[in-house]
Amino acid sequence: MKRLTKWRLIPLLSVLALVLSGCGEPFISTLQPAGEVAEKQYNLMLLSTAIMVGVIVVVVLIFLLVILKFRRKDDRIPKQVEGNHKLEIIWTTIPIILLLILAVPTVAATFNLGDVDEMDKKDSDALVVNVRANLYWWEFEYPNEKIVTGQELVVPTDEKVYFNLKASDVKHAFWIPAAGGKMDTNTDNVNKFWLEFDSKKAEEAKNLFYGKCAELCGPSHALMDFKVKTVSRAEFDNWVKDMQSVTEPKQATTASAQQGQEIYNQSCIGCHAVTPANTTPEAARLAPNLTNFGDRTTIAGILDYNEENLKNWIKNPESIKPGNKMTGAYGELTDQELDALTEYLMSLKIQ
Ligand code: HEC
Ligand SMILES: [Cu+2]
Repeated sequence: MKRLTKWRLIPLLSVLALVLSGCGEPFISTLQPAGEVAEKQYNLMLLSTAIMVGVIVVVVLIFLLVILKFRRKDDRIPKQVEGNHKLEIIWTTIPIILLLILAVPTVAATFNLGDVDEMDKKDSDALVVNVRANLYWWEFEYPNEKIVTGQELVVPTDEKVYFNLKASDVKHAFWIPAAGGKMDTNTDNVNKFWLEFDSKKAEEAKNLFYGKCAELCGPSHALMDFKVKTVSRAEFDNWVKDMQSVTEPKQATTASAQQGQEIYNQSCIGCHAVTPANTTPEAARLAPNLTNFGDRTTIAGILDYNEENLKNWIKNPESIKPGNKMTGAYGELTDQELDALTEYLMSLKIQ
């Protein structure tokens, strides 16, 4: 029976190996750092792993040496030794040295990665993004550019992007695994950090990184994903200009989309906005901003972007993200109304 229990570990380990084999994608892997922050953290991981493996190897070697060489061979009692100054000094200093090797770069990196002085300077031209986490969606506000977007963060490559992180309801955590470690978003304080996206690495990831909520927040926590679109500085400036130019809701051009817009104005406008102004108070921003919904790569952060998924989402958001805050907000819509809404929403492009 005992032997059987031992063998049971093998399928478990192979499943684990299978799961881990999914960790190698450049758009989500911590092990394929995509920028300065991730790189530094990755190097610290390598350093500490190397030290730990080194310690294990040395200890195992000494252990083997001892049990082989000093095995009891007869009944004689070996020479009794009590204390050895030299040995004691050696095994005290080595760990101290190892800890120092670990501590110096770690503390240096901690201060460097937490250095957000630049964003608080007056007249600084650093790019700042205010991230607001909500059950189960993300809002990204660019305070200096005076625009707001939802679910998809757009950032320029090869420069520091500074983040102010907070939550509107419960604790969440903001995590772009390929770009750096996670940080909590809280309701009662603002956490700050910066990330950088390397243009070459971004290209390998097809300029689309995956982001996640990394703090258990409710039944749809695992579905609280977002995407990060990386673009060059020039493209970013264009994107900002295009967003800023939408000061009035975009008018539908076809009859069907017009009907969709009317339904939108009746049933959806209470929560969703189609202009990106950050002048609306936060408390009134109850749902993802849809100004550039037509440019999204996903619907609600998790579904592939297509008409069918969009209709399914509007028809029954609860079946897709249990406990989300759109459920039950309006009555049932006919298929024809859904067609019209879908056409209207998908026409909301800025590029
Ligand atoms: C009570 C507020 C509320 C109302 C009213 C509402 N929604 Fe939503 N909507 C939300 C919230 C909250 C989310 C984010 C859900 C999530 O991802 O957890 C959302 C998400 C969405 C999304 C996905 C957005 C994205 O960026 O991927 C679409 C599309 C959408 N709603 C369309 C509609 C339409 C169409 C209507 C009107 C028929 C509507 N909503 C009415 C609150 C609302
Ligand atoms: Cu969460």
